[in-house]
Amino acid sequence: SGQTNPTIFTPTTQDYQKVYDAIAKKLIDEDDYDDGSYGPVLVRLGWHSSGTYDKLTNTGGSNGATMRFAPEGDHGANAGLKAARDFLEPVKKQFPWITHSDLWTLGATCAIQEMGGPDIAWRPGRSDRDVAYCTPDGRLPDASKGSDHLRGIFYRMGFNDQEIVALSGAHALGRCHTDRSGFEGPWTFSPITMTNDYFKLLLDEEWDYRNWNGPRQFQDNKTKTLMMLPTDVVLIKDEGFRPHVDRYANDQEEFFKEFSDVIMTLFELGVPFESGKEARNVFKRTE
Ligand code: DDH
Repeated sequence: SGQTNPTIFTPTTQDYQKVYDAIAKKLIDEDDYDDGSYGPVLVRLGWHSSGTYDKLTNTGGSNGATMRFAPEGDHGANAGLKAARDFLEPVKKQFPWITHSDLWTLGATCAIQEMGGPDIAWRPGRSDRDVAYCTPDGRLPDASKGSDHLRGIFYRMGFNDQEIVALSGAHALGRCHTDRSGFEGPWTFSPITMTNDYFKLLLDEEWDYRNWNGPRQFQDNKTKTLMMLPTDVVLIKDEGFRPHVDRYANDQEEFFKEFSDVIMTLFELGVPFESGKEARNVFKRTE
């Protein structure tokens, strides 16, 4: 319909919805992974492909999908993300017209919605780039550091304190793996459902250093099954971050609204869209 040149296929919103549906179906079918879903690791892939953005040089960001190449794929921060890239590869084969860089952010968007998170507006327009566009190591946050480091990393992307806290709420999802980051365990009791529990637990539990041979991390005093990274605990200690933790712990709707806005922005950093904001679309979720 409306195609004048048979060799050029211009995908519509309906075509991207088909990609969304294929990812959602795979998430349901392939539940034999980690806590029962590839969802969290897909979110992490979308984040790590976008979080390399540097506003001063306008380099990095989700445009390019340069994590496909060894220098960037091998960065310590990206350990384990091959699982997410491999999960999406059959979807790329099924819809060869989509770029890897659009697919990775669409995959994260789909995972958040399918795990009960807020609607996230998304638009296409990313193109894949070659190995020369790989970003230098060290652009993603180091979990062992403090608030100066957190601000340095996220201000470089153009975010403020409120946005840092909202984005960190993604740790409601998933877990740490000793063979990936060296840290171990989940942040919440429901790691494949998006909630504001990360903030509630940060405030309500007592967090002690875990006594173990691994890197310095916190564990909850009550069940000793949950974890927090040093960078997570910074959010309740720092007076610029703390008010937002309080707000999000008290009101899941407020958290969802602000998380939705900021993750949409994250996934669009550095992308030279030809379309305007009206091209943003919210995908229909699986019932
Ligand atoms: Fe994270 N994250 N993240 N994170 N992250 C890890 C896992 C997951 C930091 C460190 C780690 C964000 C911010 C930060 C997710 C989403 C997001 C792990 C464990 C470490 C370490 C990896 C492993 O061992 O498998 C640090 C530090 C920060 C920070 O300083 C703010 C943000 C902004 C997001 C986001 O999505 C917006 C998700 C999801 C996971 C779980 C992955 C999984 O496989 O499960």
